[in-house]
Amino acid sequence: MIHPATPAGQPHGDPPPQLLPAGHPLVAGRTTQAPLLQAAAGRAVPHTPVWFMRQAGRSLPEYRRLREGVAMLEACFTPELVVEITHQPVRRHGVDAAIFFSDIVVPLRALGLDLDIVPGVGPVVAEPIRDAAGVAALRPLEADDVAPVLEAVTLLTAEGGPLGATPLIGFAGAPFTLASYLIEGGPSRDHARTKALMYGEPALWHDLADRLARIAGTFLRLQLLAGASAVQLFDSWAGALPAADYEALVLPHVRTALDSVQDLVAAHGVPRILFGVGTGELLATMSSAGSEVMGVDFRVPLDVAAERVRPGAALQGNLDPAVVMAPPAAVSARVDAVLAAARRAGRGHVFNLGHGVLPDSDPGVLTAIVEQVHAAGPVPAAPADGGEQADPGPW
Ligand code: 1CP
Repeated sequence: MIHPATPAGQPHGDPPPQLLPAGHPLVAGRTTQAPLLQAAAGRAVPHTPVWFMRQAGRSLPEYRRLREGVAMLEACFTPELVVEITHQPVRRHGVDAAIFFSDIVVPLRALGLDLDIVPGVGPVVAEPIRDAAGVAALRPLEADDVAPVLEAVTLLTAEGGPLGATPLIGFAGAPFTLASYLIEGGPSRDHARTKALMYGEPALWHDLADRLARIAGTFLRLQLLAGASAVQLFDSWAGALPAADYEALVLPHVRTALDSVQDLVAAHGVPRILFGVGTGELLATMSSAGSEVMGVDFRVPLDVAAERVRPGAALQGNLDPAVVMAPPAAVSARVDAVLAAARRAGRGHVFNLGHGVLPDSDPGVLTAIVEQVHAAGPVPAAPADGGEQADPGPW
């Protein structure tokens, strides 16, 4: 594991009190009081923080204009575009967090893999990884590999930068989800080849998943060091697995990825969010990986999710993205229902959709959702049994 922030000569096992660099938003204090970070820790907030997965993207006309004639991966490695696209939804909607504009396959592309993001399809890998030689060729990620990406993080989050007091969420793809793209060669409905490798060649699977976990962990760490205040690990396709298989074959690697930034969590209160789709049956297992926040998809009400996730974990979610297409009164009622379920859950709550914004969503509806969530007002600290770090706070 690479620890780029560890000063030369720092004795091993003796962590410095400050791991993030001077000027980082969490060191300078720009984002420490942000509702996202407070809610993630189960503390009282003046309003429920809200952001949307895929808030930067095709639902925004200003995004579509900027992307004209620019391929997705080209955009991801062009710092000026990344800065502007990441900032667009913050400017427009007034959301409580920015999600870094990138893709889960960006670190793999940075490692030299021949892959592309094909419009209307998603990530496509020219030479899928299916044998020991393919796995052995997957080397660790280093800061230099993703220099333009980190430059964008720095530009966004620097003192006087566009994000100001709004925290930036860095992210990475979790090992199973990344492995699925690499093994299948592209998006897959049933993940059949991935499962065949997991079940048929467990040693090779663990080798691949461990390498991907370290790549993901390093990428999360690098984004934090460059200026992100929180991270999300996207295990989007984890819901394809039974809980026992997730626990035996995936969970250890999710832990590896999350553990890569454990010291930053302890020293600076960085929240780690773990998210997957269709994970109702997996919430307890996934939550045992130790993330501060558990992402919940739209199929499980938040108060039901609270009975499954580990004590002290906050919840993120979970309006069905399809609801955004419904008439305003229906949207508003469903937003209220999510907020009510969160109150019953008694956990810290970060409002989000249960999965990404659908491309045809009306951005005006998203702005209205932000306004409604904010207008719902203060939220007290999570009760002690639901929020181990809860304190009464000023509200
Ligand atoms: O606001 C944001 O969230 C934008 C940043 C972002 C993120 C967090 C993008 C931009 N991609 C992602 C993560 C990502 N990419 C995930 C995890 C989130 C999720 O579950 O949706 C996954 C699974 C991918 C893979 C991917 N990339 C897909 C899905 C394909 C499949 O298997 O069904 C697709 C369509 C992409 C392309 C992509 N990524 C992002 C954008 C804006 C786009 C569309 C690019 C284009 O239209 O040119």
